[in-house]
Amino acid sequence: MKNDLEELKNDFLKLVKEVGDRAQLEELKNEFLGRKGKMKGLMKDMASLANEERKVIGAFANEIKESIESVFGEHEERFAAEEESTRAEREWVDISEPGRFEGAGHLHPVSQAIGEITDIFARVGFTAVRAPEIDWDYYAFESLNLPKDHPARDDWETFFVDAPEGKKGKIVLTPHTSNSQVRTMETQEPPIRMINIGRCYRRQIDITHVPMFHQFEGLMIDKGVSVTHLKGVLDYFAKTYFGPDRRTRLRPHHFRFTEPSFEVDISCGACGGEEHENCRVCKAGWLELGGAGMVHPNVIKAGGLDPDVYSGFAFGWGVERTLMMRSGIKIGDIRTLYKNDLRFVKQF
Ligand code: FA5
Repeated sequence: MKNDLEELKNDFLKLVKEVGDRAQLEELKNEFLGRKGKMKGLMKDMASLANEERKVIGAFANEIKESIESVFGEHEERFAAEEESTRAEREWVDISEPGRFEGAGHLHPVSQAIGEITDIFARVGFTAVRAPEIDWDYYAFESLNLPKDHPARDDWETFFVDAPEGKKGKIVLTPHTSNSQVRTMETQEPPIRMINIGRCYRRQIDITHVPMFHQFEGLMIDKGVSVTHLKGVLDYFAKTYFGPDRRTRLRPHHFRFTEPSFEVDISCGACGGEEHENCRVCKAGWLELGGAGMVHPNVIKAGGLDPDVYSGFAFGWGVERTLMMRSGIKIGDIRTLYKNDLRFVKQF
């Protein structure tokens, strides 16, 4: 049996020299020392030996096993060292080489416009507020002098949420940012100067409408606020955002939550408002920006304030439309803004 063990060791020593990599080495070890390996096979025969002899052979078998293991260990170290040196060569990095610039993105043009508009109003003391984009019917309509079932509500083509009604009515995706008017009056003391820029939703889609768009809502409430203040703020915004030669005008209009109400126009940037006969951008030298007016007494009351003491103005315009009216920007279809086409977005 001793001879068998010697032979086993010699076989291993011979074969281990032919091994080419770590996997083969592992395989060879298994073949000799594994659970079903050659050594185990020999050990089974030991059971038939007498006690004394079994002890001697057992000790010898252990020696053989240890020497096989130590040779195995040497080879394993050799392979590990070889692998390490090829890996170091393969993964070598020249840390002195200049870095490669991975093109950075930038804000979407609508987000850029939101940032600019917020800054422009901040400079004249309008603080940014946020109102919910999913809100109670009460804040979106009822508190704005638009009672339930009033036909004027149809203009807002609203998405209603299929949820139980609460004390403040149904839940709606806000069709305009005017829900911030009463919400702000409820939480702030006059004088109030706020600007709320948020997402709005309407069941509309064509070249001038998208179902999700942004509005910015301005509200000023104080003692003695008049249309002159409104006109001054609108002119300031138009000149700062569009350019010093642009003018605004107020046209009479009707909103239930402002009285008087106006549609705000800005002089056309393409023809300067003068040679509009052939202008393809404007109607008679003017472009429509959005709505505005003096806050209706009922709305001031809904905000918990006394309309005999306080007055104010409000305006609400579309961010996308405002952006599209900037000189030098030609976006024929509002939907282009939301197509996620990098060729378009990268131009801003
Ligand atoms: C309103 O929403 C009023 N809340 C504005 C207001 C506020 C008036 C405060 C008085 C006082 P209107 O429905 O006209 O008004 O919308 C205002 C602007 O939102 C429009 O001029 C347009 O620029 C933009 N807008 C409306 N619907 C869409 C749409 N589907 N897609 C893109 N922009 C839109």
